Amino acid sequence: MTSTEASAPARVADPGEGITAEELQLAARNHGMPAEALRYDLTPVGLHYLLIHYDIPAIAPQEWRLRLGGAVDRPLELTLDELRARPAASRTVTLECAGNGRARLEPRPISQPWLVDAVGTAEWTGTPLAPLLAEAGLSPDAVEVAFTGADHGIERGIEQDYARALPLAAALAEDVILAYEMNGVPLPPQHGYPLRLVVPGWYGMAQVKWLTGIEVLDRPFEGFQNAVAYRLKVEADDVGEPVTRILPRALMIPPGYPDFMSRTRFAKPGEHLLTGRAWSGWGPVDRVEVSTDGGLTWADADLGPLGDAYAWRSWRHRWTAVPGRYELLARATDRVGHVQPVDQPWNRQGMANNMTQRVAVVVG
Ligand SMILES: Nc1nc2c(c(=O)[nH]1)N[C@H]1C(S)=C(S)[C@@H](COP(=O)(O)O)O[C@H]1N2
Ligand SMILES: [Mo]
Repeated sequence: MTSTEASAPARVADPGEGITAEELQLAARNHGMPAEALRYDLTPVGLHYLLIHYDIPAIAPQEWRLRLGGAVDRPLELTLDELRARPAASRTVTLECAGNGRARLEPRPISQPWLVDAVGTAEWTGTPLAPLLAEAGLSPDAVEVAFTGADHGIERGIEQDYARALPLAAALAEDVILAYEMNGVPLPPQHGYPLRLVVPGWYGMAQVKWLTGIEVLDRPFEGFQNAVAYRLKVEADDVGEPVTRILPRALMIPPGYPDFMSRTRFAKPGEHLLTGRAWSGWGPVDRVEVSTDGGLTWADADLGPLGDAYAWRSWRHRWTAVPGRYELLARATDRVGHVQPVDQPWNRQGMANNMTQRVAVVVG
């Protein structure tokens, strides 16, 4: 376990400061999903977004073990074959990085500079976590469960293995799985081979990859990724609320075709079918609205069928385009009543920012 004292605060860009070479270095390793891949129900593995804080660790499958211990009666140690022999479950889940949209914030928090593309949907197959915890025998004092990956690095001066804890109730939820397959094939190295945690509805940071350890805790976890990072802070010394479930977001497949450098879209006058996906970690998306006039007026889009509880939902909207310059927006509302904001919800790590996407289009 690593101490979180003395970590440097997250930096915020100076007014007018462009994207730095350090941010570019992260952006090239950790790619987003191209918006046109919103067309697939399941994101093809190579198009799914990727976020890796340190390096992809080298894992020898024969030597790899999952160790489950801490505040339990019977610590367990399992091989990959033993995990695969347990009851299996598959879930289609939309994952989104908590930092999605960060690079559009003003001022810009310096970190992985996502635009709006840190998302993907996969079918994850693995074994449910709750029965394993029950087999180990939870102590009545258990309050959280910490998950540790095999990857190691330094973050704001703190050396650590990537580790994240969940409140006990969240870890015991029926839909949480230890996944060894993605879209029907063994996890690829970049997505956590041989095993990752999948917590449907939660932002990406909870979905611990390259899992090696599960520790049941009788006190709140103090690791960096819970105590310092992934908190909604405005001032550097705020304690901040923890980041948990995904706030609703709608994204659009930009219509027409792009200019290579500016990515501005060009489209022919006439009928266009605007399509995209929307999701929320708080419950189903019940409404998607589209604006073709920069957010002045909104119209309801048609929604596709509901799939798995935390999988994105398709939407479509007919647009009759006459020559001119447009800004297209799409925003989602979930069943709990969260409405996607048009203005930025700013915080200093740029987390859980679900500001509405804007797509510039020139018609004619
Ligand atoms: N061990 C480990 N797990 C991790 C990470 C990591 O760096 N190390 N990144 C997290 C973050 S911040 C995100 S957004 C998701 C990304 O999952 P993906 O790369 O499979 O899309 O993995 C999470 N799990
Ligand atoms: Mo993330």
